[in-house]
Amino acid sequence: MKFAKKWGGIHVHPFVRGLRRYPEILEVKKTETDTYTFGNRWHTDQMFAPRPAKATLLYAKETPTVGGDTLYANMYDAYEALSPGMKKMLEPIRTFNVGDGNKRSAKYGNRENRYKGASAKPKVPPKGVKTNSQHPLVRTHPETGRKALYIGVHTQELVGFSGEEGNFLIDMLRTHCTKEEFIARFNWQKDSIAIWDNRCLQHYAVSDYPGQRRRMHRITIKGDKPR
Ligand SMILES: O=C(O)CCC(=O)C(=O)O
Ligand SMILES: [Fe+2]
Repeated sequence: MKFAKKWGGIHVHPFVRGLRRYPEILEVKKTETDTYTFGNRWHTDQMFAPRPAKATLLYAKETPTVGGDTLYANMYDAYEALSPGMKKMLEPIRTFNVGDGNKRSAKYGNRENRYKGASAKPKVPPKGVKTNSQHPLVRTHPETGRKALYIGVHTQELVGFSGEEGNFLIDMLRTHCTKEEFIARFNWQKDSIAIWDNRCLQHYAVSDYPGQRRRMHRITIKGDKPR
């Protein structure tokens, strides 16, 4: 927690419960019998929030003997690889992004199922916590000034486009963003720490260690409104 605070204020997840003694720390745990893998979709953390976490810090407490890597896709590279025509078209677009208990529940199963087997237990979002937000599809990183594609599993619609058009573009961009060329793979050892920048990456927890345990401690750092 001391190390995490060097990067900014700690962002507490609006509806995933943290550890009893340290509510700022969320435990991402998969046991030998669990089948659900937390984070097993390309996403950027808490994109449904008006001010999504800028960074996520993960600390490996228990790792499987093989597997359980995390993949990272570079959204600067994904943006820069687009043609000038596509960049121009995407530039003004805004996305509509939703958290749990919204549309995704219909598509991906209900909340209880989604968190089953993870010690990351859902809690009801406190009153006044917004769980859907519009963001720019192309965002400018506030520190580097570079442009990055900003899209993830939370992205449901493109504002001002029909569902059909939005789905077409979202699917195209999802495929584009996760090309091998943009991906790095982190192989965890016990006591590894990774910290990543949610403003220019998507990440994906690989679910390839059935019957084994994996347990991580996670802290997220407060971020700004994407621009
Ligand atoms: O467990 C992992 O490798 C990553 C899970 C995840 O998406 C997260 O902690 O934000
Ligand atoms: Fe994540």
